[in-house]
Amino acid sequence: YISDCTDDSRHTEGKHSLYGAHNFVVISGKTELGLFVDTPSRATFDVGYTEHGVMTISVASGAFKLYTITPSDEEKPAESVVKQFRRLIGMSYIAPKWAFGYGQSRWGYRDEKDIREVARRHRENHIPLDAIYLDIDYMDHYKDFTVGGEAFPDLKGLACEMRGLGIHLVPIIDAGIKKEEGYPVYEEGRDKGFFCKDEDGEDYEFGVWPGISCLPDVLDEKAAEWFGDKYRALLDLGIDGFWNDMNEPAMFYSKKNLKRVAGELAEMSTQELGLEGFFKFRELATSLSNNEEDYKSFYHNYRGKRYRHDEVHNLYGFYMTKAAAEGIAGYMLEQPGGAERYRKDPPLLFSRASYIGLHRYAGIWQGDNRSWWSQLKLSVCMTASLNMCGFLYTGADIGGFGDDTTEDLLIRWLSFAVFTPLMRNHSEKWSREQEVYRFGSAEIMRDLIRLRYRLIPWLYETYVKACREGLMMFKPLGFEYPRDEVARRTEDQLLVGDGVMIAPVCEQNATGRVVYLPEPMKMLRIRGAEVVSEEPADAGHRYVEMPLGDVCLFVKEGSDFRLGEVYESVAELERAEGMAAGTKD
Ligand code: MIG
Repeated sequence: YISDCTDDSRHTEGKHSLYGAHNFVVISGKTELGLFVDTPSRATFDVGYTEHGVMTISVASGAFKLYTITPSDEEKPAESVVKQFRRLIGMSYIAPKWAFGYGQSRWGYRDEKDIREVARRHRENHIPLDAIYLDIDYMDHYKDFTVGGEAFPDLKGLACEMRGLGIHLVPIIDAGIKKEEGYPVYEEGRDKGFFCKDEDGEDYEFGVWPGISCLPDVLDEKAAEWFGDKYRALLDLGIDGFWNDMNEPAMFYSKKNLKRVAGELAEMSTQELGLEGFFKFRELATSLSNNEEDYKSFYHNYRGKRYRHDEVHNLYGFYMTKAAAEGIAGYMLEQPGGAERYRKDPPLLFSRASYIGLHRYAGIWQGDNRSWWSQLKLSVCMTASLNMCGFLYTGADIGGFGDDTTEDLLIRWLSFAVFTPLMRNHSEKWSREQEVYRFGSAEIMRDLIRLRYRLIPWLYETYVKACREGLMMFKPLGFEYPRDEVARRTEDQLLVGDGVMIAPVCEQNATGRVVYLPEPMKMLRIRGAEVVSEEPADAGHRYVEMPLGDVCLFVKEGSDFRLGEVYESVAELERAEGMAAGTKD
């Protein structure tokens, strides 16, 4: 595993790096130990790859701190290591309750009309919905903190109209700032010297969505404050949620490399290409993006000292999101109700790239995945491992971001995602549209989303408790039953909070699955958002039928698990809770 924040949407098994850099491992076996390698650039974890049974960690920059954590509780060593680590890295950001509602997103909603249609079709079909995400098309030519002219003539009005329907709009913010005369964000950044610099101290320019762009140097305190304050423009329009993208940082190309590669390709095009030549030709074009040499060509200013980007690469997303969180907090504290309102109803913020510690400021989503069954399974495992690092507000793009989803995959994905804090259906432009109302089995999907709303009171309570007390909301079985060899090896079942076990189906055409129970539990079968059966289940393996749409839950004795009512938005749920509290008084 190479810890190196990377924008790569094909997470095949052969890949070594993903969007986040979380250098924390728990070793459990003959010895029980936690290791945290705090280093700002690349770290490589060779886990029995070169030599079976030997783990080697190497860091690229040479600058690192190694923390070793030994368990303080022999009963649950892994969990105790995680608890200590979490104490070390600080408390997790707490997302607002509405962010536990269902979210619909797609890279491809072009204008206000598209957004209104998404809202209307959910409400008409009584599919609960709390958020619609705005992808880059809401901006004017992909320029951060602008709103696109004709397509989005009145974002403030739209946000207000949506709020009337109980729906929050959540716009995306990208790392790169378009280089364009007359675009105030660019001009300010340039004039104040807030962009990353090249070797000669000139603003470093690279290509990304908006064309040639500059990178805000968020490692620099003043630049970070400036960038964070820019979120005000959208907060002023009634926006209360953001997702930070492309902050690995992702770069399509550098000017220098583009020229060189274009030249080489042109030259090769006149030659007869053999095997090597052809592969080189193909490789050249893809080598333009997120290129290692480019990452060595620009500089940051951190506390008055110059750092070459590759030396601090893994910190970029962290500092961008910290800047955003602090800018947003500053804004909120100035509003009527100030600190109290901010604590009660903080804006939603999550990022793509991350480093240990980002969890104090925001959540993360699991990046560009694909409509593959293996990626559903991956998300199950990843959700637990992210919890080890304090990333409690997380979730994957439901249905898969890239490639065409299938109805059964979407149903199974929703069946798992009813439990993840971020429950967002998101897909890319070129893929099949995957809003649930487009499918023949929309009703099954709607009922899963309804189930989600019935789960929210318990889920949110479990989540907030885990944030405050530094617990894992999702735990691998081995953390709870460390002496049970089968439990230790079970990766596709998770414990949620205190005393609930889930066992998602992650395989196409399966009509059920084998579930392992480390101890006797009560099995609840939920269908159509209702509990249809409840029966005691013994410890050990059993095959459980799970037709599409059925969610089976395993509840331990004494668990605080409960189901609430169905609502179509969290605002509705909170009104009902408020009324219930009022009656009690
Ligand atoms: O290069 O904004 O991960 O969620 O839809 C792609 C367009 C840029 C990557 C994000 C994805 C988003 C997409 N973005």
